[in-house]
Amino acid sequence: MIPRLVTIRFSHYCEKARWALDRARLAYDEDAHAPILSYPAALRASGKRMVPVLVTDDGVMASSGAILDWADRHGHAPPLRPAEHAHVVAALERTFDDKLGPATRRVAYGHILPDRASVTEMFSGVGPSWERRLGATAHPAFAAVIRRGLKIDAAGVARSRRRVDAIFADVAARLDDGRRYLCGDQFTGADLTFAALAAPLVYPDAYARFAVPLEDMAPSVRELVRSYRHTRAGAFALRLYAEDRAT
Ligand SMILES: N[C@@H](CCC(=O)N[C@@H](CS)C(=O)NCC(=O)O)C(=O)O
Repeated sequence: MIPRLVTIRFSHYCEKARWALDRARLAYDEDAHAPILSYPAALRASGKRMVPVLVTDDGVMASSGAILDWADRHGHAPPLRPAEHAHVVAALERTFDDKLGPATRRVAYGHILPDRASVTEMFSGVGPSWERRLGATAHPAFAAVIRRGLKIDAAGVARSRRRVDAIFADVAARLDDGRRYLCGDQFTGADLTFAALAAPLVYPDAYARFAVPLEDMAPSVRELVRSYRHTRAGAFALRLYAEDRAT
């Protein structure tokens, strides 16, 4: 059976999983949804609401990290967690997964949710036709659920921006000695995780194809992206996308 990847199409954690599978040249079918409308498929696949979920012949991988492991075990690319860097890669991935991902998500939503046209597109542009129809009418209610659930308010967005800026500064500092990747000369899961979870703020083309096009976003979103693209870590994420995101 071809593995099935259940996603919220523009979710950066789902993009992380997709990148690992694409890089390992592993075939899969994507079962893509909008936020919240993803719950039934996620629950059926794993018993939980969270995506990404990869359903395979040898089990259900119910997090992006488990999917990276699976891609390393079954794929056809150099390992994302090479033994010689295992501890550093694991520590960096943990920081990005636990701190960067929630922060970039809150900052991005904080700028996107006030823009009705983007929200309509976000909820009605993906999934089977019944989900698109529901998304087209119920998107204000869905946006309100996201705001409440993820605490998207001015104070939360400001706090998350500080967190993103601190992690971007740490990433820039690691690159100070001229190394090519976060752990040296070799692309690892730390690089992949950083770039994917930074993607909503730097909007590389290879990520934008799964999201609302940047040119259709509100000016405040375009300005946010422009400012992060100009940081050292933002430029690094864009370079990783340009050079290492095989499709
Ligand atoms: N640690 C998880 C995080 C995944 C995650 O936060 N997924 C979000 C979408 S970005 C989700 O499915 N949220 C739905 C919910 O929690 O109800 C992973 O790495 O897979």
